Amino acid sequence: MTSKTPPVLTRFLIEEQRAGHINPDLRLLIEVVARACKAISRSVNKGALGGVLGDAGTGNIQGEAQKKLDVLSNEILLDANEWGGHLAGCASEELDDFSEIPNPYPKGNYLLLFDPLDGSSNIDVNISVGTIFSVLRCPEGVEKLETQHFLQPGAKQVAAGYAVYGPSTMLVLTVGHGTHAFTLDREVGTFVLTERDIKIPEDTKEFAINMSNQRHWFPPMQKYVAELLEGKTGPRGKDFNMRWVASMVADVHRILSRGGIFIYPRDRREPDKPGKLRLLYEANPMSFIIEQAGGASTNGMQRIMDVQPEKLHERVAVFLGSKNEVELATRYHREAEQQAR
Ligand code: AHM
Ligand code: MG
Repeated sequence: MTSKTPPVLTRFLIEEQRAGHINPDLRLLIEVVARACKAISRSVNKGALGGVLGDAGTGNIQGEAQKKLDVLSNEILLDANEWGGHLAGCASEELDDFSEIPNPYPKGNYLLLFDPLDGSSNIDVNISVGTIFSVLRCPEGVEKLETQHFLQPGAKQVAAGYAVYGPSTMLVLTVGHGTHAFTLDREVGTFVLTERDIKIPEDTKEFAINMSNQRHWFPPMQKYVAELLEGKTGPRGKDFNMRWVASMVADVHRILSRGGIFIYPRDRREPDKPGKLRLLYEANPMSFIIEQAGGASTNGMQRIMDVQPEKLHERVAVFLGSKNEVELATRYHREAEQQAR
């Protein structure tokens, strides 16, 4: 007898394990992260009633003011993951340094990296926010965990996902065999598979960028967006629409659902800082999810998942989404670089 009801996350993961795509430790890790996301979802949903809105009165290592929910979400993820025996350590956008699994808990073979609550500017205004996570294997034979063990290119990820806390809470996941979406059934408390093997359209008429930074952009960025804005009568021969939620999870989720390009470029303000978004907590996991859905993701010059990280909190420019659009924007940047040589 085969069940006709859509699988819940637990069953989906057991089937992935039977198919040889994940092992029991990785299955446990993903289940634990999903459970933590449910707890975060509950706090986000309570909003003012839960006393969780507003500033925490602290800042993170990147000089950004932390919201109470940033701190709470970080604690929920750390607490949930320390005792299971599946992790060697965690790194978070909200922690100065990586966190080792404390004694007396057993240590496992995986590293978990996360942005506990992405979309900080939307936390207090009831707009979608989310959690982004990435899983790496801890290199073999490591006795003492060090920062360098986390500095692996995105291509080495064994799983990545995000939870988006929107009108419904959804979990989007890849273990390297397609990108799949689950919706939280709040009454039952389970994530139910609602879309298997998502595919992003290769072409699009929608772009997402913070246009208020336009004056700071470099020439290839100016050229690319100017052509989009020219619409039907311009070189692209079609009208484009613009959307910018200012929560990467929400913008990426829209792109997974109906296509589009998301861009956070580097700009002239701080030329040494390559963009705003973080390579290890945001760009790498989102790139894995997007590529597994048939999309593309670059830093304007090369595939993001091929970038060798040099720092835990490293930033990177991000161009991701519908394949043909990302390739065009990347081509403009490469051509500009070649001409400048
Ligand atoms: P955060 O992790 O501190 O929330 O910052 C990342 C967010 C992304 O979710 C979003 O795409 C971007 O920052 C929005 O930036 P801006 O405020 O420039 O619109
Ligand atoms: Mg973020």
